[in-house]
Amino acid sequence: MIAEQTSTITGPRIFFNFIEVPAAKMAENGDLIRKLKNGEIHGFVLRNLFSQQEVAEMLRALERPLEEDAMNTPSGKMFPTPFAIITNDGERLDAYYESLNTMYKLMAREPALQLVKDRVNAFFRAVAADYKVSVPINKVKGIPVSEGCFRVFYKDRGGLFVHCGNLFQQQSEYYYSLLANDIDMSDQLSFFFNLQNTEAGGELTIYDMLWKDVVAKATPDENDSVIDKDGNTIYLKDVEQFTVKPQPGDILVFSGGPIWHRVENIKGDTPRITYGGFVNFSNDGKEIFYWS
Ligand SMILES: O=C(O)CCC(=O)C(=O)O
Repeated sequence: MIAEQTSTITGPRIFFNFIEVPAAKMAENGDLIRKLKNGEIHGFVLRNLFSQQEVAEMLRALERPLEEDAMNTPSGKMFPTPFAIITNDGERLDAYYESLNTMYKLMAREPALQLVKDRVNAFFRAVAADYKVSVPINKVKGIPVSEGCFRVFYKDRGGLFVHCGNLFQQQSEYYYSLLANDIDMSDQLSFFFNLQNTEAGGELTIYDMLWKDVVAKATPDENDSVIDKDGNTIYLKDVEQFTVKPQPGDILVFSGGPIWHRVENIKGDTPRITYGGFVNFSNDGKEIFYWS
């Protein structure tokens, strides 16, 4: 099914079924995650999960931690530290948890930040109404992993290079091997809640390319081309694409595991800020898990 353009989903042809749903209709849309799982839809933007005032309070509460506690990345900052820092030999697992503890302590002091965690959890319980919703447990530590991560992207640092979640999973094999729950890791979903847009750029570009056909990049920093399963180089400029640009307060969930995508270079002085992570299903199909 081909979707319509909306105010946040734009392009000459919306070749995957991405839809927009107002937060006021969240309770009547308890089957959105099931529809993503069975391929009826490929993504949805839930508009205004947070009010503009709530977002403004979150941004204020984040100012100091983003200065003092966040990890620098080539394109910006992340807080808490993402699982990608844990090596396949298990190094830096402690650093991941130290950063997560810092965030939880902050949340305990800052209701605006606690609201991010609580509302995202309530959101998943609402749109995945017939699943049990939890956060995976790390086997070594015996405690849950992170539920989400704030991501900041600064001007002219390239955004987030072309990727799909299935590629990231391949690169973080050890982290995934430590999840204690019985999760079917294939074709994870991505989610992010937008706190702040930049003046120009920062859109999420969705490519008409799936992991079953396109399986690699020449280097992790490659951002113009990908490699298909027969070893051919495919240039992104030649691939059909559309853009998704959730507004502050909106949350997007999409099939970011199999669908190749990227965050466009930030062109304005205001950094782009999101809070996001990944979602997948239990092997018995009764639960969903989300993490970062
Ligand atoms: O804007 C973001 O937070 C990045 C989203 C993304 O590319 C992903 O979840 O794979």
